[in-house]
Amino acid sequence: MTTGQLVCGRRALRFGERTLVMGVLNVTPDSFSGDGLLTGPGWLDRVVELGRRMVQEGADLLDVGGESTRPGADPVPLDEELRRVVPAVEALRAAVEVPISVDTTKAEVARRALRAGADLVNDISALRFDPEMARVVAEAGCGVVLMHMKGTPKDMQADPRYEDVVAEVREFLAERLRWAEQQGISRDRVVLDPGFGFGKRPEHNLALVRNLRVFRELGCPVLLGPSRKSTIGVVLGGLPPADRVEGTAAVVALAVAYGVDVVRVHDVRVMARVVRMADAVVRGWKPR
Ligand code: HH2
Repeated sequence: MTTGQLVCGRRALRFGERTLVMGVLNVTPDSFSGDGLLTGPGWLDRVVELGRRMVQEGADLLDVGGESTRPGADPVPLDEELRRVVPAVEALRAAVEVPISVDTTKAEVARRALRAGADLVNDISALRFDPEMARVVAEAGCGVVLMHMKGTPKDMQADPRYEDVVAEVREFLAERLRWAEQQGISRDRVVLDPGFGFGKRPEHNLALVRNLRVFRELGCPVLLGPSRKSTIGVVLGGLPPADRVEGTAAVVALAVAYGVDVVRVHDVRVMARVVRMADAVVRGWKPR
């Protein structure tokens, strides 16, 4: 893929001209990064305020999630996830123009979020956890992110092993893409994600970043979500999530060099600058 458009409902995202920034809005009380917004009265106002700020700071799309997927996390019941996600999407839709994605593995959450104004479904299970999900995505005409994960968030970090992590993740994504097409989801609606931090050791995650071009060969835009993740803490000698901004910036800049199309980040102001600078080096730059 060189340049092209991702079709997502009534909106479209242009790929291949520059790297896009996806801002993370976690409507949760327990996200690993400490950015969860569900922390008491006024949470909806905080979601909207942060979403607006992210767009001003350079977010090209926003990702709204109501269930933490940190290693060992328990699933959130459907009613609770709906209570978090649907009002957040509705309020953001009224506040910003950029595409909104909903980070969920539940078809009912996706369906209601799409009705409330979301444009993409970001499914970390790549349409595997809920048998209804593919139909919801196919019928809505929305965009979809298909991500690689070994196991489930509950058990994914229990001794993950690969013979060849890059080849295995590529094969998984190729199979999910074929399957999605068979379900009526055209490939111009699909984004692929090797799943940084999902059932992988640090050396696996680093190899995936180094080999992002392999995933681009599948013909869809590629997304990477390294933001504040534990691999960065481990490499830098045990830093907590709040101190992983520079490490995230390094991974983001290199992901741009290795051909990523979208980076999913918490620190939009900083990472949008990193992306713009890295894009200028990699893709070229002209004075205005
Ligand atoms: N990472 C997280 C959640 N969703 N989706 C995609 N496509 N790719 C990712 O790498 C990814 C994702 C985990 O990060 P975060 O949302 O900040 O944490 P938590 O799940 O604890 O809320």
